[in-house]
Amino acid sequence: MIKIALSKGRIFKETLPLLAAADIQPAEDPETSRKLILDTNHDDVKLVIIRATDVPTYVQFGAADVGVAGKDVLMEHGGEGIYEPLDLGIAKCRLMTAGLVNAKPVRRRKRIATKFVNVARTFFESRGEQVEVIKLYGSMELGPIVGLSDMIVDVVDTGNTLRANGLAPIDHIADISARLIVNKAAMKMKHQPIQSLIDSIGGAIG
Ligand code: PRT
Ligand code: MG
Repeated sequence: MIKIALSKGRIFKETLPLLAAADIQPAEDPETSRKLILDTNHDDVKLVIIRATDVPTYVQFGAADVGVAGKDVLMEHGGEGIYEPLDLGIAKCRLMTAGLVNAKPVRRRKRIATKFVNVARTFFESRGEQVEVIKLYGSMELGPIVGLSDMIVDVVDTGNTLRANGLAPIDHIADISARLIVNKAAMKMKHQPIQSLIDSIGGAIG
């Protein structure tokens, strides 16, 4: 049995053609089904549908053998117990810091609101800057507007969301794309089916 962890939305949509190249077709559409485990056209392949941020955790602990996760989510997780054999080149964006367009300089320690607390700490530490990191679970853009934080760390694609909220990108932290990830023990124990999945998907990457 091979369990593949995927999140709904853009990751699922963009992974479907890659799975099809490995002759894997889900039996149901996760956007309409309430099932958390989807059957496929193979009895021994199941799709586990979870939140994007939970994908590395499921794969780390072997609750899923394989998964697809954004590099942003992997950087924040740390990658323990996980191999990252393929850059899928999908769900591309950038991890950025951002702040109000006309922000006044602050004389105290800067406050950074983000769901990427580890990434934010590492980034500002690498610049020798002491900051206070505030964990949020969404709508980071609000932070600077309501005075919760001076800056945010978030993923940016077109930049429209930042602009619509009077924010502008400041520092580029990393280019992001989704990666195929594999549980380290499963890579040994289920080597043949997992390697052939990696080969088929690898051959289909644009
Ligand atoms: O939505 P949910 O809270 O369930 O989880 P999630 O946001 O972690 O998942 P999802 O499906 O939204 O994103 C999954 C992965 O897609 C992320 O981990 C990224 O690797 C990648 N990705 C690519 C993005 C974007 N592009 C993106 N634009 N993830 C989020 N966004 C957000 C962005 O932060 C902004 O709020 O989409 C909004 C629109 O972006 P702009 O810049 O085009 O306005
Ligand atoms: Mg989202």
